[in-house]
Amino acid sequence: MEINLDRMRNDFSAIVSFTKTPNHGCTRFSYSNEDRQVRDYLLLQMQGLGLSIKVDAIGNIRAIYGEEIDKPSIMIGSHIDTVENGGKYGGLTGVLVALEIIRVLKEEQVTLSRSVELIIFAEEEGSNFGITMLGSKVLTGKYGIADLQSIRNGEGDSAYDVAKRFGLDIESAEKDVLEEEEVNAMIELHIEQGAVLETLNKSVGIVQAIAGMKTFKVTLEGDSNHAGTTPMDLRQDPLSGAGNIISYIQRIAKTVALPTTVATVGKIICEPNMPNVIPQRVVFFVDVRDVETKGIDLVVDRLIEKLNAVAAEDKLQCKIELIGASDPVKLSSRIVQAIEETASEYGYNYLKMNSGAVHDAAMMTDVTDVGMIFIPSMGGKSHCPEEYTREKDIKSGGDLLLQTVIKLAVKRKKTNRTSS
Ligand code: HGY
Repeated sequence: MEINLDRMRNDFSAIVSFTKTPNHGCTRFSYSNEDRQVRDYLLLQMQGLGLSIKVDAIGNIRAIYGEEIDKPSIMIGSHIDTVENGGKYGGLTGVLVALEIIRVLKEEQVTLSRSVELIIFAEEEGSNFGITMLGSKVLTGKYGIADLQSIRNGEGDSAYDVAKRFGLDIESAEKDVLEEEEVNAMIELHIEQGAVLETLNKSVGIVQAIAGMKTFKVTLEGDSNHAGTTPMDLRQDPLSGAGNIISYIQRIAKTVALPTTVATVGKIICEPNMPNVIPQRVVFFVDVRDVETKGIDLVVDRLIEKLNAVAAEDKLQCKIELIGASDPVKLSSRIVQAIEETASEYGYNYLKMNSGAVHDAAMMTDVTDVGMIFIPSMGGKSHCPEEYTREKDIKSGGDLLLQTVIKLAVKRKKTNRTSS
């Protein structure tokens, strides 16, 4: 029994055209028209399979196969949203593999002792509001209605209003929280988004821990003025201050923090953003991650110290706001073992590893036992148009997940022990 790559190829080719930037990677934010197109396609596929479908308050899609089996389900899936000009494999591969696994279980009339639930998380990438894993945070009760009303996008719209405008019943957000008794285990298949598997020539990764992260919004306010007539010693230049802080953060992450600590400034806004004007205001976003909390804390402490020092020296007003956070998590030994046993049984060339990327699976760890399967990203590229994962790796990872789901969802026939 194995997944059908031709069917998955059809799904991929139908969906990859749903992007706002067809000539430059994949741009499909949650709650966008492109998102609606993918949802409509997938909902049609799920209805065709006779799944019991629910779209929750924040837009997570939950589709159960074997609902009549009154037992906590085995949940599989990922997300369908992307970053701007991103790749077409991140998240979507895990969703399409999960959909294909349910097709195979149905086609092969596998007798299940647990239902199998396909989950599609909303707003994993944080492209709308700068907060990653918003859908899974709401599903697991970490964010409620008040939080959704205060979280805002670049236009000042709240997550609450954006979800409502998309046609979701956002008022039921706190009623839709996932209960422990609904799920026995959750496994997410995802592209690695790094170069480890390819470099070590491994076909799959079995994830043991997922990095935690903190995202900060830093605002520096100076005194806008003429670029030609303002002497250097009379300037209050927020962009010069920001440059000083940003290069300092990179240095700290590289040389002072732990080997597993990473820090990135990937977004900066400069106002009025004119070549011949000393800026008035600069806003930039800092993304700090590590599988060890102390690595994150070290960079954050140094960031705050440096921010205050630069603001004093350059006569700037400064503000730092924590806009998103998730703790590092260790995944379930029961599920890691189930994946590893299956990988060994089927002769996989696997690697047990950590995830530097965050994933919805991390948010699920306080509700159920969680595992992750990684498949190689060619060239280690991700969150860019060059993101690529080979079909043979998708097939290999998908078959491993299929067999692991069967191990978890099918009651083993007791073998009659022969008397010795
Ligand atoms: O940003 C991340 O780690 C993930 O790809 N959302």
